Amino acid sequence: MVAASPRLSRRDALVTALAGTAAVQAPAAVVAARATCAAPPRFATGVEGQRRADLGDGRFLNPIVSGDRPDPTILKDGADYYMTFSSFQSYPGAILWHSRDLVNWAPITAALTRPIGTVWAMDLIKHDGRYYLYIPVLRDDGTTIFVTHASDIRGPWSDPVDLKLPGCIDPGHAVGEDGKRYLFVNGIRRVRLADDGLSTDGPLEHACTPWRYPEDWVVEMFAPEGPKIFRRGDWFYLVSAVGGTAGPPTSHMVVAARSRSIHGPWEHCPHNPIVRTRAADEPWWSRGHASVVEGPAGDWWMVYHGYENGYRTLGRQALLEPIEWTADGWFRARGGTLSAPMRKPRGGQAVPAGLALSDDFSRGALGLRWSFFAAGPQEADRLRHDGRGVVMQGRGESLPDCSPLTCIVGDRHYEARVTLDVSGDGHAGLALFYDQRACVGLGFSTRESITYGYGQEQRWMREPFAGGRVHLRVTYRDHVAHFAHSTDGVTWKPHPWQMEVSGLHHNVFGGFLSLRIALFSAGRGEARFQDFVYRGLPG
Ligand code: 6LW
Repeated sequence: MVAASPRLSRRDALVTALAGTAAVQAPAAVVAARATCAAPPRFATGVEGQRRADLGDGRFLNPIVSGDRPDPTILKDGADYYMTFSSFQSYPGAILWHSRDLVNWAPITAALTRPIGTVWAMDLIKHDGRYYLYIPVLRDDGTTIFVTHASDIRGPWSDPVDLKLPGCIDPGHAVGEDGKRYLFVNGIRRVRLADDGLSTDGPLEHACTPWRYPEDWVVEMFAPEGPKIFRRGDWFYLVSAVGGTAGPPTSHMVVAARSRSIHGPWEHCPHNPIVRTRAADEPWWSRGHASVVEGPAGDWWMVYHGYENGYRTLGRQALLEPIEWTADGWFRARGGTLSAPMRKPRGGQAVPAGLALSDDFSRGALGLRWSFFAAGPQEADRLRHDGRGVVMQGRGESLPDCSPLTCIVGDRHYEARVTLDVSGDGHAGLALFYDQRACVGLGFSTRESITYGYGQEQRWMREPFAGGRVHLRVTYRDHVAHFAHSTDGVTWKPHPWQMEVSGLHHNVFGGFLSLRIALFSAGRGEARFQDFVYRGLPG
């Protein structure tokens, strides 16, 4: 029996044990782990104690971008790489990230500021010197796909245009050998685009019959989606996802097909799935939805997403895995279960990575770190900056219906605090927010404290409050939210209810979201927030 070490799954441990005898080179992850005597790898920390992928010794440990970063779409633009992720009901959305080594990433701008619906898996491309973002959205009347474009990746981005593709999600742009532009979508289907890429130029048609896994595999559902096309040599490669993006840990998969023509016929890779979580003891669950990209030195990599074992509340995080081309023109994943550090891509240079979440709100709130949940068209008008923090007008009646300002967190354990002044006939505070049904928090009106649990106010927990400035703190450790408040920022009064919130995730509530930190202002008043301070906690 081959025992798994704390961070190496049984599968990797078995590969290690066999690697001594087998001709096949063990996956890069296993080689790296063996080189470090399989010591359980520790995350490196960067800004504010946030975990960081770059270990500083030529290796990296996934995730490359921690927190809710699903459905990564990546663009190689010379020596630069750009990537964005599904942003759902959060606006500003479609945050664009930049790297020059595939490991160190920093956010640079938001491509979407005006709500157009719930944003799902996008495709970021460059064609004839112009950048395009194809954006599937879910609306009350179904799905369609928008397109926005820019001459500079940092913007301004054009007003999104509806391509009027009902029932389509997960666009993947491709240019055929005929020079014509196509958009592949879930199914796997495709539609030809006009030469400017801003409208369709033909019918939606069948493109590729997806690869089927054995009927007895434990997955979420078939759901063929996420088609991404790239060319290498004489081949078009079509990478897509099957198995469903959540549900059981063994659901999602990365599968590949290839053709000598954009028009097919497509042949499936003989060793599909390229990537699949095979056991619940692996560190990353439901791995899938890949984009393949050439590294700075010409080697090849995949970016895709996965849920961290035991931390579904963080959402689907961005993962990087090396691939290796085989003599027969296919490719294999070389990262094992991603349980161990791997050598960074050769070449490239590290840009300052990450994003400090602490905010004195002096440079405006909305944008790279804060976004409104379920934002209305004029949501940004609720905020004003008066040089002493940010003032947020109340909305709705309570935490669930007030479109809170949220920020994505990527640490397993963290602490956040903020200073609050409430005025008028409303209440405001600090919360952990998945969606309207799944949120917890602590708020204050000018007269009393207000507690949210199980997605609603727990009225029986109201406590009198003398009014005035109040400091709020939430410490998140082992999925328990410890709230506290202080009137002087020195002496803290712990909230009597320590809330266990590990269940606030997609498998319970749907929506594909994550548990975020939220600042909220509800009712007919306003709240000034100052000095938001975040730090990741070890463990
Ligand atoms: C994404 C699609 C999916 O567009 O979820 O479950 C959507 N599959 O690939 C949102 O992440």
